[in-house]
Parts: sequence; structure tokens; C-alpha cells
Amino acid sequence: MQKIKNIAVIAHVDHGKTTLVDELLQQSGTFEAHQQVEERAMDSDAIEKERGITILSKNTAIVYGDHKINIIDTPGHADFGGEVERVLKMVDGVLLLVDAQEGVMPQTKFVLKKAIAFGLIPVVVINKIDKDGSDPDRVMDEVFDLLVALDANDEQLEFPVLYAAARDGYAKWDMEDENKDMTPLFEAILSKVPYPKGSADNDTQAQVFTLDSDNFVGRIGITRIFNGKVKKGDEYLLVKACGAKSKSRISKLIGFKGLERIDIAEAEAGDIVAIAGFNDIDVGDSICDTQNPVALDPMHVEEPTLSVIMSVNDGPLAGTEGKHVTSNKIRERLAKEMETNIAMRMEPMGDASFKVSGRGELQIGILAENMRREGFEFLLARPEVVTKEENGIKMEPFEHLVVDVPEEFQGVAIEKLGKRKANMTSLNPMPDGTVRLEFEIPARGLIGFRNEFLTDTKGEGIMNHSYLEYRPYSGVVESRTPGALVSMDDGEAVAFSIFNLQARGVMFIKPQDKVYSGMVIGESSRPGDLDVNPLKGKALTNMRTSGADDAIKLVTPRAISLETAMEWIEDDELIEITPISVRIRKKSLDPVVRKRLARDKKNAK
Ligand SMILES: Nc1nc2c(ncn2[C@@H]2O[C@H](COP(=O)(O)OP(=O)(O)OP(=O)(O)O)[C@@H](O)[C@H]2O)c(=O)[nH]1
Ligand SMILES: [Mg+2]
Repeated sequence: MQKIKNIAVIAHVDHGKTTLVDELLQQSGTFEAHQQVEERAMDSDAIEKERGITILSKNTAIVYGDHKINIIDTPGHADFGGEVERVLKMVDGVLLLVDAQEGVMPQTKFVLKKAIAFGLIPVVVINKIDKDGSDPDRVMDEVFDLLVALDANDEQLEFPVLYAAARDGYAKWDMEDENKDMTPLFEAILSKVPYPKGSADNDTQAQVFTLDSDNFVGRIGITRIFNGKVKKGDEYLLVKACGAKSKSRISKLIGFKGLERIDIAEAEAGDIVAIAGFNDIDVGDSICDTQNPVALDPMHVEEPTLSVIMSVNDGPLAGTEGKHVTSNKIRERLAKEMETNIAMRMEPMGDASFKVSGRGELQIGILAENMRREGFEFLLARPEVVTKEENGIKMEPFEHLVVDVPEEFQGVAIEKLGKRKANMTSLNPMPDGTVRLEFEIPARGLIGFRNEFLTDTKGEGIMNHSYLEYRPYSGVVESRTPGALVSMDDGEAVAFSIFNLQARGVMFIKPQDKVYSGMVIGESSRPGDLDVNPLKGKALTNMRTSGADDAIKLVTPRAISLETAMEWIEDDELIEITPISVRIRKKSLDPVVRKRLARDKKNAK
């Protein structure tokens, strides 16, 4: 039997997981000498490359000495925490990376809590020790305190610690040791991560944790084999989470080696392989022996906390920019997403709209971004938290928030967060002159906060948050104060009128942009919406100089991206997303209806 170790690399966002996996791939000699490998090779998806973040967990395998090490790189951003949860069941150990300067952050807590609950003993890697301001001793203490707070058992509290600079390719047992290579980390994996349990002689039991597809063989399930063997050409029973069963033959079996995939004939307990041949294979399904099937527990992933209504574009520009615009197309696409993304949900709401739920604005935003790149056109409403009822009490999700700000902005940060119902749990001055503030805050209070926070701290504040738990509903939370500048006509925006409107607020559009009645073209500098006309050309009479047009100085408009729009909009507004544009509009385009609604709302208060 092959000697196998299965590990996942977990951490807060940007603490260096993917970079570390690069080095493990390089230094194990998995790549051929001539092979050109990109930086952060595991971040293979287009949006991952653009943003430099990991979105999907991915696995690779390296050979080190007489061992095979299966490594799963996971995303660190809180919105993709579901990816980490489903991966932890597939491995026998984790490398927990912690930035030697930033220390324990919200998502460090989240992923470590899950790992501890699975009984895993973390190999702690204090990374980026090369960084200015790094303080490995302090960070080590933080990790220990966190483990104690998470009720880790004695064995888990004796976790091994290494000090590393993944980017520079070294890890070491002691800060005093020489900076050499990754050998100490390889040793730690071999000596500290337990071998897989289970046996190749038992009946087959395997579980799918990621889906993939191939033009030739169709759906592929990336699978951890817990017991027995899987052989190409043999028949197995697929047991779905709902209990449904179907028999099928494995048409193709794929093994992993570095970034390559190789056809193999069989694999056995302990290994991670990709299996083709089951048409309706899904994440969480078990692949079992046909004679004696014992399915594995379906995967449990924390429920979504945020939802948004996605609907068919019904604005005046509908269908002019996108390829897929019908509710059927949107439903199909969403259904496909839900098969692979077990942390998300979709619910049809009638009248051509769907409720899409996930872990956060980024997760939903990435799905929307992928859809628009595929040619979709649709509307998104303001994100809402998913509330639930427990024993007759309305509950809402709370988040753990960590804010790092220069000392002078401490006051404004605390004040603004107070208005959003945040409760401060700690305040610590950091060695670099910043202050680290920790809060517990209803997730609702964070919607739209990032923009405001960056403005208040002149771009110097850093905020990080991660899901905590459901707690009783905390009442009204303050939202955006400035009103919207709303176009009262259809057509192409004119420079002269944009110039005049600049005095009223911040513009979102530039000359020649298409606008329509009810479209939001800027943020007013006052509360309350304002109907304006961006189409008005200059009057032909009464101009003082003929060269006046040249004198018009337009301020660069505020760029509206999908994410800034999601942060900005209010309940009575929508985001119109097409492959080419992101626009903001009022829900009701008719000014008369809007006025009436505004009046009703005011009277209701
Ligand atoms: N100074 C320093 N920077 C590092 C080190 N390791 C990684 N980085 C940098 O940290 C940044 C984030 O690295 P990634 O490997 O993408 O981090 P990650 O943990 O995979 O991030 P997510 O997958 O998005 O959670 C990159 O700019 C790296 O170059 C290190 O040892 N020292
Ligand atoms: Mg990464």
C-alpha cells in the first residue's frame, strides 16, 4: 500500500496559502526541470488570477521521498468558508498559516474552529516572518490562546509550530535556525499528520468533495477514498444525500500529480482521485460497493447568511447588451451553480425572479461576475441577511469584525460602528502605531459599511470579518444617508448637463453614456432622491464665448463596479448587470409611482 498523507492548507485571506503550495510543488521536485510554472499556480481560474485570491478549493499531489502528499489549497476569504468546511472532512491534517505580523484574524478563527471540531491537529505555520513588523512570538501566543478558547484537547494544544517565509521558500522549526528550504515543513507533514484510517481490504466507500467536468467524459467527481478500492471499468453504487441510489461503471479514473492529471487504472483507500462515469454525481455523494453499500454521512456546511433577489432585466435597455436574458436561462445557470456550490442556495420566487443565498456579498458578486462574463444580463436587488426563527424569537447572523486603523481614526470607527449596532470586544494598540479593534456586529450592519469606512479612514483602515453565529434580532440599523440623483429622461448623457450636475453630488456617468428615466446617475450630496436631467444641452443663446465647451471641466465619475453597487444601493433600487455595463436604477422607473412610494414610506415612519 502506498504511503499517503492528506492535508488542507487553511488560513485567513492572503496569509500565503497558495504561495506555500507553490513552494511545496517546486521543492518536492514535482515539476520537471524545464516546466514553466506561474506564480500561485493553483489559482487557475480567471477571476482568481485577476484578483489574486483563491475562490475554489483545489487539490494537487506531490511525491516526497516514499510518500504521496495530497494537498488541498483552500480560499481564505470569509465568503468562501463553505469551501473550507467541505474540504476538512477529506483530510487527516491541516497546515494552519498565520501571518507573522497580522496575527490571528477572523477567518483564522473560523477555519481553526472547524478543524478542531473535526479532531484535526493543526501544524501551525507562522508565515511571512520576513515582513517588517513581524512578531512571531506574539502571533504564537495568539494561536495558543485561540486554541484554548476553542476548547482544543490536550493533544491539539501540543500542536507543532514552524516559522516560514513561503514566498522566499523556507520554513524552520526555530527562529534561530538558518533560512534554508522547505525540508522542515515536509518533515512536519510526514511526522505530525496521521496516516489515513480505513483499509483497502474493506468494502469501497468514497465521497465526492468537488465537481469538475471534461468535454469527453462529462461530469467528474473529485473523491476521497475512505475504504476499499476503486477500479476503472468496475461497477459501483452512487448514493446521493437524499438517499437515491444508482449503479454505474467508472469510465475514467484520474490521478493527480502536480498540476497534471493522469489516467490511472485503480486507486485505494486513503487517496484522492477524480472519477468519471456517473452522470448525476454531486458534491457530498458517496460511491460504494454494490453488494454491501454503506454510505458516508452527507456533508454538513453552515447555512447561507445573505441573500439577494436576482431577476430578469425589464429596463428600457434590456436585451441590448446581453446574450442570455430570459428567466429560463437564468434559472438553468443558477441551478448548475448550486450543484457544485454547496454553500449556496437558490429559490425561484415567481415573476421571473430568484432568491440566491450565500455567505456574503463577495460570493454572490463573484457568481454575478461569472454570469455576466458568460453573456448574462439580469437585475440584482440589495443584499439582505437571512433571518430565522428559533423558539419564536427572530434571529439574525452576527459577524466577528476586526478593524485595524491608525490611532487618529479610532474614534470615528467606533462611532460609526456603534450606529450599526456593533459591540466592541477588545481594543489593542499594535506595535506599528495602529489600533486593532474587535467587534461583534449584526451582518446587516456591515452591508455597505466598507465604502464608508474607507472614506472615514482616508483609505488607511483595514477591515476583516467572518461569520460568528445567529443571535436575536437587534433592531433598526442605520443605512446610506445620501440620496440618489435620478435621470428623468431617456437618451445619451450630455457633457454640459453633467457639468452642471456636478455641483449636486458625485456623478456615476460620463458623456454619451446611455441613461433612462429612473436610472441612478449619481449620489446626491444631500439626503433624499433628486430627479435631474442629464440630457439638457446648453442653450444656444446667451453664451459668452464660442470656446466655452473647452472650458467644461468634468470630474472623473465614480466607477460603479458590481461590488460597489451592491454596497451602495437601497431597498428601492436595483443593479442592472450586463456583459458590458453595471448600472443602478430605481425599482420603479415611473417618477409618479416613486413619489407616491416615498410619501407612503415617510408617512409610515
Ligand atoms: N512578505 C511575504 N509575503 C508573502 C509570503 N508568502 C506570501 N506572500 C504574499 O502574500 C500575498 C498573498 O499570497 P497568497 O498565496 O495568494 O495568499 P492566500 O492565503 O492563498 O490568499 P487567499 O487564497 O486569497 O486566501 C501575495 O502577494 C504573496 O506574494 C511571505 O512569506 N512573505
Ligand atoms: Mg490562495
